[in-house]
Amino acid sequence: MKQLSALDQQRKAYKPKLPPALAQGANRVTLKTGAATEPVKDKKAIQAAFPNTYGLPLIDFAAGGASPNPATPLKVGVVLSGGQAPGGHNVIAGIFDSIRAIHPDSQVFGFSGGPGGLEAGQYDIITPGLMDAYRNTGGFDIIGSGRTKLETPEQFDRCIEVIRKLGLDAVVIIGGDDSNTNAAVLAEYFLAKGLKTSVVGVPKTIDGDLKNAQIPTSFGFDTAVKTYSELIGNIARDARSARKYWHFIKLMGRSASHITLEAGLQTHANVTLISEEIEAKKMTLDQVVELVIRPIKARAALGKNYGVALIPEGLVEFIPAIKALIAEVNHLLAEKEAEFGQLEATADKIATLAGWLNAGNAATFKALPASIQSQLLLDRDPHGNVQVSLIETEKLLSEIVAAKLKGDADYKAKGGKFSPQHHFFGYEGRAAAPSNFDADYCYGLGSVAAVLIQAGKTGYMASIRNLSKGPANWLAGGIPITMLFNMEPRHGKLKPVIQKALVELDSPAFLELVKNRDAWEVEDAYLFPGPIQYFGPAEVCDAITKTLELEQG
Ligand code: FBP
Repeated sequence: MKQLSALDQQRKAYKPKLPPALAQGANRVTLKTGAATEPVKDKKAIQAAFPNTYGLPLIDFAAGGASPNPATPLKVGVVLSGGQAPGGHNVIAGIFDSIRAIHPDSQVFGFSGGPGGLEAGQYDIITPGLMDAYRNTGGFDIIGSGRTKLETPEQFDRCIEVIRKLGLDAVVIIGGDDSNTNAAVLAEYFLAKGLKTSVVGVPKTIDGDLKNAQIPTSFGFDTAVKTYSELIGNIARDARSARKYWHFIKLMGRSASHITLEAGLQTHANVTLISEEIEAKKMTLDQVVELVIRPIKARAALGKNYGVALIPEGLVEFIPAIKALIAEVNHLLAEKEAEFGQLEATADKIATLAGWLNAGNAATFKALPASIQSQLLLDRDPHGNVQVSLIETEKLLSEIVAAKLKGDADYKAKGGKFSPQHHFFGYEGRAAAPSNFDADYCYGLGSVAAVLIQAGKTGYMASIRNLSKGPANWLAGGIPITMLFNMEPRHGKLKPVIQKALVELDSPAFLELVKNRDAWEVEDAYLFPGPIQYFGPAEVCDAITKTLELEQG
């Protein structure tokens, strides 16, 4: 028999808390329909693209009501899409338990390896035993995840074939902004083709950039950032003990800096760079380096040749000159794919690309260290984005810092010594065992999705609000996905997509960082959050993120 760790054994027994609207069971919920909705921008273009699902109303749930159990069992397909986020298994558990409460013979079909599994008709039927083995665990390994983008009518038609064959009442897409964009497109396509199968989305991503008034946070952010903050706290303690290293820590978050901001607030690191601020201030790479050198010198003057700097993964794409360079590189690599593909040696690729770039971008490219030049050439993801997790921004910054400090007589005279260590925290947190918050939130989101399915709703995303007030006060419902849309360029064309929620520079969380960062730069004001606790006092085990606390009060 498969062995379980002591924690996994205890967590199997954890019963996630549900929002009050769902407490009487998924078949005892009343749906209250609110006002019609509008997208965030570009109303006309989005209405034209979504004639069947544009403007759907908000839905709020209330406890009670006697929805009759359906005569036939429900059949629901689930897809885990994109990067892992703690709590995904509990979303499936919420769907599983709720549809079986609605009809005991209902079934969940777990499509393997992400959206590609739906297209290829590869699935596992989730049995009670399989489900129990994964309750309250991290990762997406129950069925696996993937990043295949469903975007062509041919792909949609293959999905329809699979859905018809299995007789699915609904497909739940558990994913980030791109995957939920796809969910809305699928919902619209199905309606246009006369298919009754619902498509419901669930907001997932550790990056925290799928949020709005109705979605206070995406699931997984809480656990991932608590995991990174534990490690950062440990490193700060080590730095303060050894007194000889500056730690450059890159943190995941493909575009938005929510993770870095939250980790900065949880640990009071000496430097917390926020990409959105750097872009808004149109900073050059040299100016960004200055943000790190200033505290290094100030601390050296106090005899502290150590510290911790947090760097968001997406930083390079927010430095305007590098952003322009990446955009041209993306374009050139797509346009001259065949020609470029024939080059073998990295040095040839770098030289050839430098020759193709316009003068401004060529100058930026040539000023970068060779290691970063070659990382900019690595394969793009399926959405055509540069894979920022592969770019060693932490090393780029520390190399430039070291070069500048080498010639700084004043720094040396004050006893300055610079010895960097580099870290990248990303995968360490994406599959961590979900915190109580994520375990509850995800189970609740799965249950909400099941209620929306039973009510025949399509093109909706499951939503739980009022998250800072504890599960006993959580509010549940559904939000039309088109309400999150705007038009953005994709592969040279304007497309309707969910607007990414970046860090806002007037947000309470960012302002809290600004209020404190001068002090945190020079003082050793470190906090040591320690590991996520699952058992014990509520103020430790059920703590929410600082971002949520500051945003929601
Ligand atoms: P999602 O947007 O799919 O949730 O994934 C986010 C993320 O974890 C980013 O933080 C990171 O840049 C990226 O995935 C890494 O992708 P991969 O798993 O393909 O290496």
